[in-house]
Order: sequence, then C-alpha cells, then structure tokens
Amino acid sequence: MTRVVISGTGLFTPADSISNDELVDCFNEYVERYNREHAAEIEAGELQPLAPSSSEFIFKASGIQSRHVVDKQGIIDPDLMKPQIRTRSNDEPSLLAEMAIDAAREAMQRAGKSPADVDAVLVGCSNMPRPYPALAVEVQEYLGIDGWAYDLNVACASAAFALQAAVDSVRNGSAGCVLMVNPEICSGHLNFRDRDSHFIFGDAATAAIVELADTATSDDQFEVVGTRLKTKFSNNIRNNFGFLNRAETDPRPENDILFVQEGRKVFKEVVPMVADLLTTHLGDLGIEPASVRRFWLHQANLGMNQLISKRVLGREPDENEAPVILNEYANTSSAGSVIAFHKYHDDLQAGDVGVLSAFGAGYSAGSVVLRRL
Ligand code: CO8
Repeated sequence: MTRVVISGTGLFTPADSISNDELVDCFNEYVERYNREHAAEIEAGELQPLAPSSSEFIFKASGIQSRHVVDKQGIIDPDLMKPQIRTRSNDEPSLLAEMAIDAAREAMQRAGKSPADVDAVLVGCSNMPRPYPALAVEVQEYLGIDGWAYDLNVACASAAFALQAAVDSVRNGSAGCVLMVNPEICSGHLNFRDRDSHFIFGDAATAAIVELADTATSDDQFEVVGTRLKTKFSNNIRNNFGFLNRAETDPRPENDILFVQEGRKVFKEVVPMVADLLTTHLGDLGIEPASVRRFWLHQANLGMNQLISKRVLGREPDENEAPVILNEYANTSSAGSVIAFHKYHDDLQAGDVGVLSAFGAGYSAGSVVLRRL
C-alpha cells in the first residue's frame, strides 16, 4: 500500500489567556447583578436565584486552569461576556483564516514544504466563519496554493476525520501533499452566562502536512499506520445555530444557538465508545495496546482522558503516555489532539507507536495510529 506520513505540524496560540479565577470573578459579578435585579421575584418564589461558579469546581471537574482566547476583554466584561471581534470587509482575511494560515505556515516550514508543493487544503473544525465560500478555499487563496480545498465539520473529532480524508486523498492519488488545518474560535459559540459550561472552551489553531512518504524530507516524520472513524447520533452535545434560524416560525432564544450539552451523559457514553474504537483498531492492526508509547487524545476533560487510556491500557496512564494540554488551553475542539501531538512527540524514537484520537459531538470519534520513522 502507498505509504503516507505526517511530516510537520503547526500551532497558533492566541496571546490572550483567562485564568479560572478571572472567568469566575466575571461570572459571579453577573450572578450578583442578576439576583439583585430580580430580588423581588426571587423573594416571592417566582424565580430561582442564579448560583455562583467556582474555580475549585472547574479544576476538579475538568482539569482546566486557563484558556487562550482571541479576545479576553469582551469575555470578562460582565456587561458583554462574549469576545468582541472586529467586523471585517470581504477584502480582508477572516480571523479564522488568519489563525489557520499562521498554524499552516509553521506546519509547512517544519515539513520543508512551500505552497507550491501543496496540492490540497482541508479545513476540519467545529465553527466556520460563514456558510460560503469555504474557509479552506480562503486559506488556499491567501497561502497561494494551487489545487483544491474543502471544509468538513465533525465537531471536536474534525481533525481525525480530516486526517483520514487527507490520507485517503494521498493514497488514491488525488493529491500528493495535503495541508490539514483546524482553526477554532470556540469562545464565539460559548455561552459565558451558563454556569455548567462557561469554563469549557478556548481558542487555537493547528495544522499538519500529510504527504507521500516518497516525497517527505523532514526529520520529523510519522507514518500513518491506520485510521478508523465512528459516528453515532446523539443530541447530548448540540448547537442549533444555522442558516434556517431566520426562517423558523418560533424564534430560538440565544442560548439555543450556542453550545449546549449534557456533560455527564457525554462523559458516560463517549468514554466506552472511544475506548472500544481504539482497542479494536489497535487489535486489527496487530498492535498490543501496552506497546503504544503515547496517546494524543482530544482535550475536553482530564477524567475522561484518564478513563479512556485506562480502559485501553488496562492500567492508569502516566502524563508521559497521555499528555495533557487542556490545563492551559481548555477544550479547543478539533485542535486539542493535534496540540497534544505537536507539543509531545519529539522524544519518541524510530519505531515507536502513538495514537491520535479525537472525539466529540455527533457523537463522533476517530483513531489515527502513527509510527515514528
Ligand atoms: N461551579 C460550581 N459548581 C458547579 C458549576 C460551576 N461552574 N457547574 C456545575 N456545578 C455543580 C452542579 O450544579 C452540580 O451540583 P449538584 O451535585 O449539587 O447537583 C455539580 O456541580 C456537578 O455537576 P455536573 O454533574 O454537571 O458536573 P460534572 O462532574 O459532570 O462535570 C463537566 C461537568 C466538566 C462538563 C463534565 O461532565 C464533562 O467534561 N463532560 C464531558 C464533556 C465533553 O467532553 N464534551 C464534549 C464537548 S466538545 C464538542 O464536541 C463540541 C464541539 C463544539 C465546540 C465549539 C463550541 C463552543
């Protein structure tokens, strides 16, 4: 079979960062104001008071300590509680395109590729800037890449799906070298007034070069041993934002067109789905789970990752086996597992096997088994 490698990755991290304490201070200020303004209804038993958030809960429930975002000031302003993003003209690159291009340049540089070497661009992410033209085509244009490009959205699992699409394209000959990018501004679709989820997400962009092993020249190559994807419909992570909102007979409240989840159910249902996917995929490839040197897992919840690795390995993983970046980045949706790979692969030796796995809304999950060359 045609051998395909990942020959370079890139990461864009926004300069702004919000600690749990800063986020909670703003949330609790909003709660105090709300309860004060509705004191009479609350006193009369007509309205439930809002409960405060806490940094201790956030860290204990998720492992998150801070998150990078594209605009801190807007998010921690109790009057706004959302990022403020300058409206751009059609002649300027969109903010998501800029982030994607930054990560893409690093990936190309690490892979030793110029735009002329790239045949295709795949953007895999949760939140697109608009329905059309495709973000991938915009990224292609600004980077000066000839060929074709398209977007795909499979929520937090998008990177695994885009990697499989890239590998398949290289294998079937429709491209020799693919740029795969995952720009995420999760803060745009996060309800910072929702106590259950206001702490979950951050912003970042990642990129990877996927190409024929025969053309790869970088010192940093991972052969793609296999990819496998799995989906199963669930409403437990949902966002009803869409092009039909303006035509719907009953207008939706704002919180329905933002991120909504049943976090406990997601935890319980996605852990076995992903553990089963990884175990059977490794088994079918003839790879002993105990021999896997590293799991670059989607970064949503520390407990979830520990449990998935434990089910696959049959014991607790250490930090070296399943590295954590969600403490600093929170959940960056499709970018999370690629950030973990980008930051934690240099120490692997030739022949070492690792698994990149992304999972999320859909439900959707992907496994990409890699061997260091
Ligand atoms: N502060 C203090 N207490 C709180 C808070 C808070 N902020 N929030 C909840 N509590 C309380 C609750 O009221 C509850 O109290 P009680 O026990 O008295 O009823 C208690 O804490 C426990 O609440 P939960 O059961 O909700 O808490 P959990 O331990 O389950 O933790 C988590 C909540 C962290 C959300 C956890 O369930 C989790 O991480 N689950 C997995 C979630 C996940 O992986 N989701 C994937 C989403 S990603 C995706 O695919 C979407 C893509 C779109 C991305 C872009 C959108 C922005």
